[in-house]
Amino acid sequence: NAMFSWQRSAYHFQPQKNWMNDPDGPLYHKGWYHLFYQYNPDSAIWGNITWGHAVSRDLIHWLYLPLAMVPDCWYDINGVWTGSATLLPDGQIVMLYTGSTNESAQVQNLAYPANLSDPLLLDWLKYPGNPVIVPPAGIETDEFRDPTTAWLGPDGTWRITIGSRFNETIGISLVYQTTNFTDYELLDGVLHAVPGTGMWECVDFYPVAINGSVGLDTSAFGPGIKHVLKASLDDTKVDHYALGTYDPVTDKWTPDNPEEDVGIGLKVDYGRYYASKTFFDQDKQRRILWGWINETDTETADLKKGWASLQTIPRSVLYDNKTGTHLLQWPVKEVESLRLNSTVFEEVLVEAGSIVPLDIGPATQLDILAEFEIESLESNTTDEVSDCGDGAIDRSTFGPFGILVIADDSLSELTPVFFRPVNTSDGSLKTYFCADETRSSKANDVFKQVYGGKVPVLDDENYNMRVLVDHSIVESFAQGGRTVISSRIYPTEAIYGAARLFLFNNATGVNVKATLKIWEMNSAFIRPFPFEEPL
Ligand code: DQQ
Repeated sequence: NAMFSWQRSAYHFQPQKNWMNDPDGPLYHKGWYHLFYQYNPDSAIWGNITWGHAVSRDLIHWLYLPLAMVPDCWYDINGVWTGSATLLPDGQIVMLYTGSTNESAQVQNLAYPANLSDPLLLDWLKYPGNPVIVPPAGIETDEFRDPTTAWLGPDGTWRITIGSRFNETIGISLVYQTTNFTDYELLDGVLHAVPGTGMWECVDFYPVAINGSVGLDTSAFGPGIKHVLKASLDDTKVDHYALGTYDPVTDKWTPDNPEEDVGIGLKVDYGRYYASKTFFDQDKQRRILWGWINETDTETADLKKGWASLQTIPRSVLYDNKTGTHLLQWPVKEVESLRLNSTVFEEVLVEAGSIVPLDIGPATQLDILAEFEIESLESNTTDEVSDCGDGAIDRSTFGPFGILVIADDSLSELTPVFFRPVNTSDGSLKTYFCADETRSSKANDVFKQVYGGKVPVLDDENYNMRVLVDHSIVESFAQGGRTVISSRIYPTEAIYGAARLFLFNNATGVNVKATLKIWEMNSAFIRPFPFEEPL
């Protein structure tokens, strides 16, 4: 559909056509990364949910495979919903997923590959004894879904956790114990509960090393480890996480900071992002995070263009031991294989209230590293704009400053990605990292918002950002990935050769100096697997 072709991305995973939502059961097997995803094979809007399937050698170039699972049993006839993979020590692969039954109850089902020696894992068998878990007493039958990857407890039995809600508004995650993945016992109490957060979808639960640069297997525990608990809040469609401590004997998790608990504190991504899921890449010893970028145009527009949604570039996840309060998310290093020619700009002066074009030619596919230095931060005034405000036009003493991506020459369309350091009344400085979509498109039937959140900037650090630009997707990482924003934008003018890149500084009180390295990015191939014979 040429009419909307500029809205497709060049190196983000998206289906060839039709609707996609959550990433499901990511895993690495015999040289291939597998991504499954919620997929409607018939339409560009949600419904008739199956598991789409794609494989990659490097998490960047993808080959579409035939559907892995379709709704063909009473226990998943209303949808093969979200689930997770567990790799067992003997090489078996266990897939647990939610089925929406013929009565629209949510039950948990078991599936496994028909042939483990097939690197493509083309055929999936549903366990004949499904469902393996039905909603327990006291839980609404349609608020019980998305089983996690299992972890092995010190007692030698496996556990999984499943999100739900209690008394309408308390978000919870239940824990089940199993030895064989066919029989499960619900453990007393819950892994964790947070009042007021509503239904927890797509719970993710995993260990991170306090000191170390590698990811951990989901079953890792012991000293030097914290556990991340993530929930996707159905009420607000936001992915929230918190760092805390897991007690494998009582199966309870406690947040480090109750004021930043799951659902009321940190967001995985402050932009258009949902239903994320991690997996441990046993080949490269890293934990990789996937997330779904939803559309913000209308369903009518999606039907017209014939497809909807993308996945983020997979990100590696580590604990940030410099702050002790955040995770660090960073695009997997394989994305750097798409880097083509680069341009460096050193200490470009951007005066208060000015815009500086960066002469790099077409700017639709970029990987940008930018560092900003502020001239002086002394001021005894308290800033009136104390967060992302009304976006890049909202001026304050020290910000906003940053870059304008997917902008045309006349700046009729632009998406500012920026920092806003603010003086607070207690005399401390806080920094917000923001992406402003309000002028990203001349189209008026798309949802445009100012996104962002706080980002810790330590005393010995400059302000730094990495921004991946891909036509209609902008993924922005501040301070090494402490705060991340995914933007879904619909430019109409700033497309193909007309897209430009600028620096801007809309602070009233400071000049900034910017140093950048910018790569043009190649396209990735994302296409059907070249089977020799028709399947
Ligand atoms: N999407 C799936 C559910 C999950 C929701 C259905 C989250 O399993 O809770 O497509 O986006």
